[in-house]
Amino acid sequence: MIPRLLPAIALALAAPTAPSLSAPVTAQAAADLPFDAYLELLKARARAEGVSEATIERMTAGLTPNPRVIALDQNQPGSATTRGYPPMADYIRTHVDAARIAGGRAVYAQSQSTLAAIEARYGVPGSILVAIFGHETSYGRVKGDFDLARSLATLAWEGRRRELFAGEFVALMKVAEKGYDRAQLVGSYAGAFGNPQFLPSVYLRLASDGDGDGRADIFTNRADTFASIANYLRDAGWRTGEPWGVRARVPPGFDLAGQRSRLVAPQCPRVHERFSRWRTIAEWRALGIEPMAGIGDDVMASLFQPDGPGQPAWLLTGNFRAILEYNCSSYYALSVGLLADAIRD
Ligand SMILES: [Ca+2]
Repeated sequence: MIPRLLPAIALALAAPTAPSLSAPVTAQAAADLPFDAYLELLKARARAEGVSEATIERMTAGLTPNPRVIALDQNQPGSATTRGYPPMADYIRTHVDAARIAGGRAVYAQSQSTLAAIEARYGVPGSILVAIFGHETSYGRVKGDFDLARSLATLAWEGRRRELFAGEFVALMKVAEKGYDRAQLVGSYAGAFGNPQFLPSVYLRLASDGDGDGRADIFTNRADTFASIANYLRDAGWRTGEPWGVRARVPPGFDLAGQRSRLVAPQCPRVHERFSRWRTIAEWRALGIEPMAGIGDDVMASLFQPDGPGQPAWLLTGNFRAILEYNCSSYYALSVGLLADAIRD
């Protein structure tokens, strides 16, 4: 997988899951069960939510816990206790490099008509879709080969985030019910799969058919991949015609700390606390902040100067927040935006 600062779990946290029809597998009840016994609880829950016995059997035959998945899960950075942030410039240099830009331009050129049709339907620029495709899986080259049923059952059984992964396990059974083989249902150790690295619940909610054959094949089909990413971003509130953000000139001595937001974000607050309060572009101009590309005066934006005074700054719109819903990391979202600009220009 592509190294990232935050786990793909942000997706699941952003996506409400359907309420369970069966009695919830509580942490207490499942805490000390052997894997096989716990798996029976998961299977019962899938059954209660309407998954067929045939699907449950073919997806769980011979299933054992995966120690590598547990090791990877326990190595997640989690919530850091330090207040420091790694430099943005280093991240941009390694994630928006010449090879990734060239790869993105090639995909963009190959898929021009498909991307234009999807942009017309969903209102999200093709360059943004290609940039996310590039960040998630290096344009489809690195999708992960963990057996998803094994990974999700292991993570639910391990219990650190039991309810999340038990729900994703049942969602995976529902994806399989649509006719996907277990051998095809492989992905990251944490359960994300396909070109856009969707979790099963996200697939069920937002995967889209881009080429009109009736299936949302995010494994190999590019039109379906782009339509699914576009649908995700539209659902996250993408506004057609607005940029994700623009570079901004900040006058020397500007009191950025004085523009701090007093709101605490309900999700990933440590990411959001780095952005200023919202103002219109006209208000920012009045404070001496100069956008370095075209953007409407009435667009709302927050100011972000990740590496401090004298370093690059950006005015970020609500569309940047939509990218953050895909993966709540300012490093990820900024490099997606910059890669999209480099692909398009
Ligand atoms: Ca399709």
